[in-house]
Amino acid sequence: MARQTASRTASFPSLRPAGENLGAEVAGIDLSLPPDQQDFAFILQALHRYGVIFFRGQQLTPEQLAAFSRCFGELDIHHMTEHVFPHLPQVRVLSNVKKDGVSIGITRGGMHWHSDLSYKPQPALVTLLYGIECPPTGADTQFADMYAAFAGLPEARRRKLQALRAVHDRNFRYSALYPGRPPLTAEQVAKVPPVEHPLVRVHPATGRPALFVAKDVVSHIVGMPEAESRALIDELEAFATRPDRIYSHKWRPGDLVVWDNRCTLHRATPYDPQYRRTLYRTQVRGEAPIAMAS
Ligand SMILES: O=C(O)CCC(=O)C(=O)O
Ligand SMILES: [Fe+2]
Repeated sequence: MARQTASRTASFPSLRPAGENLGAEVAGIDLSLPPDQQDFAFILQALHRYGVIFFRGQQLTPEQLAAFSRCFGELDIHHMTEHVFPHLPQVRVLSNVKKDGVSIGITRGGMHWHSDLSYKPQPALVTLLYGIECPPTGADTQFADMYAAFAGLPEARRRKLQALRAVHDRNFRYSALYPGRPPLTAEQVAKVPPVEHPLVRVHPATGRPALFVAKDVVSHIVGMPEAESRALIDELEAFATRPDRIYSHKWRPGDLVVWDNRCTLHRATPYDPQYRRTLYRTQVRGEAPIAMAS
């Protein structure tokens, strides 16, 4: 407790936006102890305002990462159960590092634009990623602002889109996205059957509508002819991920990035495999996406 008081009085949290609307650094908070109510309110407000927030220079054990993550809600245990800490399966390792020829973590995941677990009935709410080893160049995690994407469309278009529903399917392009991995087993596929979500979802905390689409995960728009559906999905993702709507996080060890899957897409980017990259990851259980009132 003494330490908490000391670190809390030493500095007040502050915000350094990375751009106008997407991405902001929260400075002045040591996350090794769960934040007090006031600091957490500041953090949550920043997340709701900027969609992606990050903290630099943190020193967290997997337990401390899990403890902070729990402030946002109940933690998920990922349905792919490899590469978790055996005593703490809520924390997963992403890494290209091999020990005795075996990867210590998930390698090269998420290189397509996506919202975590969008292919589940209750997709992930918030994801936390904590950098342990980071290449000096490359390997950014990129984020797209899905509020801005929706708001950027003409009014008549928005009205049409908000009535549509999209099918998210984990298995849709799995083998194309992960050529190095064996195809999902029948059992794995059965765990994640295709699911229908509104194409435009309302964020319950901000009340703002966001596009909810990703071309490699959404197989089709319900009730729309195949070619038209594919063209629409591809067009919307391209529109949403235009460079001016992207925040690219350049990792340093000790960075903790928190993103809100309800209003952003993200993807991992390539890097030179001579560099080591290791991150710890947690995921907060979400809610069923909410459609706009028609
Ligand atoms: O490795 C990254 O930069 C991001 C990976 C990803 O998509 C995730 O952790 O959800
Ligand atoms: Fe992801």
